[in-house]
Amino acid sequence: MAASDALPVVDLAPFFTEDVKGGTAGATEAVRQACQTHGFFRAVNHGVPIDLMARALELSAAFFALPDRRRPRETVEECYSKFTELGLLIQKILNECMGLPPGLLKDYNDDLMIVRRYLPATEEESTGFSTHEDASCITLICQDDVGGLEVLKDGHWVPAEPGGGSIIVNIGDVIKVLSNSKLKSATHQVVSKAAHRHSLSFFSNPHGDRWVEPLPEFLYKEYQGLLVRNKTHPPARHEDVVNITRYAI
Ligand SMILES: O=C(O)CCC(=O)C(=O)O
Repeated sequence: MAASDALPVVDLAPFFTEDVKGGTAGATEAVRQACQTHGFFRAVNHGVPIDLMARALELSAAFFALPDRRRPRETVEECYSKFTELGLLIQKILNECMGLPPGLLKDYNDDLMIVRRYLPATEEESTGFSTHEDASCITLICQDDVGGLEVLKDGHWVPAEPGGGSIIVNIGDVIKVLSNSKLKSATHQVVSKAAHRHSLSFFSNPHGDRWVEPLPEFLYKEYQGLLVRNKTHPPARHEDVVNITRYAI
């Protein structure tokens, strides 16, 4: 793995302190770059208490170990509410780093959190979660120390290792489509390790049925030219009319 492939780290501290030196602008730019190159980044100083995440993961392990699976509700709900706050912050940052009108992404937060336990690898089976992209706007992942989450970057699997209370953030298909593929929805997977693994995945999704297409801000001049041509030289066949749902870059 080349050093440039490793997951970029973004320090969100400026969003929680007085922004005396334009720190939020620097962090916003770091998010934009990470989402363009990797579709993933590791958020540190993210405002979600590290001991809260550790307790939630411990309780998740205890929950899965219980024969009757009683829910450790309170901690998980507290974690959910902190992730909701962080999700809103990341969406605000993305909104800004994509140069969109303020608040455009604020309705894209129909949230869902999944608590998972992965079984240890066996000789026959080491796939914890097979390769996929997320259908969400963004996903936040909090994991224990076992590891195994990997991100596909330029044909190589880059480990998204746990560490230092960081939270892994990734772009989902909704933001990829809205940004006309300027931001990546990266393929990822979980490879099973020797131990049980626990993680919390928090997804921000659009609410209900919603038409998702590239925002005008991300359309190429070329596409706009095609739209003009539709009008000045309308194609004879309806299926030859170029429209945004068929245009991919
Ligand atoms: O458990 C994890 O670390 C990641 C799970 C995942 O890829 C997902 O929920 O989409």
